[in-house]
Amino acid sequence: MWARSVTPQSQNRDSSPITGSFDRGAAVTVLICAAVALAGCSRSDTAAPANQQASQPTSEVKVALSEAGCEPQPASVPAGPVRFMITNSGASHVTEVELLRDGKIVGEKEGVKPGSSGDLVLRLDGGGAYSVHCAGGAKNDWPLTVTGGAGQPGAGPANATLAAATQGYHDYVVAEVDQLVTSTKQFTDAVRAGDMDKAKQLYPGARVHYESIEPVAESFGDLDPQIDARIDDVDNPADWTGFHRIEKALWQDKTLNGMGPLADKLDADIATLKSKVATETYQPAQLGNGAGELLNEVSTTKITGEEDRYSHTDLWDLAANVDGARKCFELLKPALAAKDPALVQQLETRFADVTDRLSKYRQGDGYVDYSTVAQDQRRELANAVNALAEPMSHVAGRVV
Ligand SMILES: [Cu+2]
Repeated sequence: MWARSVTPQSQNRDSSPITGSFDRGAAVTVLICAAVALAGCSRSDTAAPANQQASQPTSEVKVALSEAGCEPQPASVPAGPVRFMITNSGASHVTEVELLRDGKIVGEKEGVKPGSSGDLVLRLDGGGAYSVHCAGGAKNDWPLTVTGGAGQPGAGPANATLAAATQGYHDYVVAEVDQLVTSTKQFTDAVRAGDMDKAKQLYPGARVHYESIEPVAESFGDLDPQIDARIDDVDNPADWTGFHRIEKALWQDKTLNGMGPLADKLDADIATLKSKVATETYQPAQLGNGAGELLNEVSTTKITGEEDRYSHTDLWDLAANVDGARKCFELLKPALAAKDPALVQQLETRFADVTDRLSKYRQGDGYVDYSTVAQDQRRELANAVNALAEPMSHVAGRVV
């Protein structure tokens, strides 16, 4: 996935220096298709009648990032949809905020630079003590209380159309990870056999089934950095594992010596991921937030070529990220169409634009070497992805 920032102050974090565990499921509504009539699970179900029952007022919490920290106002909200309105009036060290419960990330907003603002919309149905966390300020953790909770009037799953979307997304992730197991095994077999050429050839295609599910990579907890961290994400290079460690061996070190155990570990981590996603559930806002944040990351960070800096296979990843974000959109579309058809239209247009631009770089069954893509071409791509990320950032607020 993209590089994650550190949240060192939270307790209950495990020892990994590069990420905290991330479990939205602990705090948010679990939407399961089985709970509704089978007919209601059909994706082609039109959303109009179902949506009207979803209206529950969205609470608003202002979070002003400052050198002092990130105090939420008010510090208590009823369970249900919550819009965090995050502003930064000039705190250069405090640019992101996370909502934590029991040390786990429930939602986050990154890249809120001085002078900018952003919203994070979530459904908080598990009442109790939360913490608004921001690294870099004088005080990093601010309490937020959610009153009421699951089982309270109005706190239930929004509607059948959205339940179908989250169930569909669960199925999609499971299917992608199944393919990831196979594609990675072919790659790691080549690594174990010391076959550099074959491993290089298989590397980008093995990864696409991971990049496609990156909108929810933070729900994978520590598996995400273990599978996909860059060298700058780890404190100690000796602890660095995953695809990019082997990528460096292949393209920069030009030797697979010592890579056998790393190939084994990559297979093992992906096997663990497979069992994790089998039971993972998602909430509609999480798909919107995750896709929006991922597209932001693509347009600001990944566009520089940092992800596949040794192999320059970045365009495979970017295309898979866009495909994964599109999947989130497609699944939410029936519900969105009932609430905001103009937003649907805008997203259709912008997705088509990005896909069209990416297709110009196709070569064989993949993409051209990213080092051959000039700065102004990269800037054009970044602008198109950024223009897509903007409407995507409004999706969560429509489906919460
Ligand atoms: Cu990645």
